[in-house]
Amino acid sequence: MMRLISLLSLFICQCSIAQNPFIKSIYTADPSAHVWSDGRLYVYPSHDIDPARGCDLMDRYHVFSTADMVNWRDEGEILNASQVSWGRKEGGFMWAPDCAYKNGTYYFYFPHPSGTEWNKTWKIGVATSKKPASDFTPGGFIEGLSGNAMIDPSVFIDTDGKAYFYYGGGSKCQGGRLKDNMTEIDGAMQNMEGLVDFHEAAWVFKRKGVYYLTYADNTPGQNQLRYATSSSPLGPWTHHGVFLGKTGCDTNHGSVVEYKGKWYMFYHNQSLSNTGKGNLRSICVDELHFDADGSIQLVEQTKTGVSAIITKKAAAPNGTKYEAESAATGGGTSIANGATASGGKYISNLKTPDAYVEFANVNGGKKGGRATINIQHAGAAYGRVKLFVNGVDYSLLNLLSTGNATAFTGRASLTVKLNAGKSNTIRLVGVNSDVQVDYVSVNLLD
Ligand code: FUB
Repeated sequence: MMRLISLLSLFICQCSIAQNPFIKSIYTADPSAHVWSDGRLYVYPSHDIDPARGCDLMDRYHVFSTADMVNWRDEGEILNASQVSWGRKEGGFMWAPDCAYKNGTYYFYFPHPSGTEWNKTWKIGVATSKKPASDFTPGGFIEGLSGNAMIDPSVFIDTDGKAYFYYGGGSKCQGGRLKDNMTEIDGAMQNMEGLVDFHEAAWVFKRKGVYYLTYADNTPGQNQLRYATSSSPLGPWTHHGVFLGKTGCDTNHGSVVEYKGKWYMFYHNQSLSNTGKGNLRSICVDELHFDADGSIQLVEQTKTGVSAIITKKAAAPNGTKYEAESAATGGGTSIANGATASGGKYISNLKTPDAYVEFANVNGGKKGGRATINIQHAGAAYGRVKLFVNGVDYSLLNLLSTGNATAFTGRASLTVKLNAGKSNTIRLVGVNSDVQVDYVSVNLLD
């Protein structure tokens, strides 16, 4: 009996750890985490576009959510630079965002330049939706803010319902009250006094009546996160020092949130891409602990991530499977036999940029809408594929090594839009890496 219990707990343990980074299929950074009234935790990050080119290719946002801190759902793309009418014509530069909820509406705040001279023309745009992670409509920007290097909006709603807006860059951090419409500043923005070595990434939360402001500093090469506290949401602030050290990445950006009785630290590092410069970052989460006097302990950055919160909800269904044998191939790609593949067949040689596999007649359901595409794959090394759905380029997906060319334990996922009915096509194109695909499955979200 004891042996059975310990085997069972080992099994639960192995299946209930998130692993950092917790989003692996695409590169993400600057995670802003919130818990909304549906009981899920949502992360609004920015999206580093592969191949790396500094931070200027970042042209869209995806949202991710979880109910247990381990199983994450890609909610899909919620905004693209091409939708921002006042944005710079060259696009890109969709940097660290945040989201807030008030009176039935979700407000998504994003920094984006309005001109070619990007660092002098920053605006803080606002998009709105009745849902937390879809159907956002871009509107205008918050009037009266400085365009010069002022980025990284964040919004804190106090326990009395009053909303506060923060942003900053270079060495300046400012905060102010938001009007009830959540899109205008009430009065003047003011400098956040008392911060030491402020660089960017302001984030405010409240615990036991104390306001905390966290931010990235200017530590050369690898910024660190510091924090300060106050008895008021607009300061003045008392600086306490570093609570998240170097992450191996030149930028640092994080958010702190309480969920189901634990405090969590969301941040990014570069451990997945392993690139020095160039910004292919990935979001991570670890537990955050406080001392009895309210001080934040130095966050332990782990590879194992956080444990699952046990929920009663059933696991997400596996979705509709589209097997290798039903696909069309070209450019040297072929259907091979393999005992480890589902149905005994898999797609091999998806290597070069002219190699492809296409799944036709993919069912988008009666209404169409958001659908998660899962690619079940194998590869001895870290590979990538380009995903096209109905001809739309959804960019590169990371197919992590499974340790062996025919160990089909890998799964890369991305949420895309499908049309109603069975007229959809999913096409995977090679990216100079050796990946094998067992099958593709589709989960309809809407
Ligand atoms: O991701 C683009 C920029 O890098 C963010 O706005 C900054 O906070 C830094 O993480």
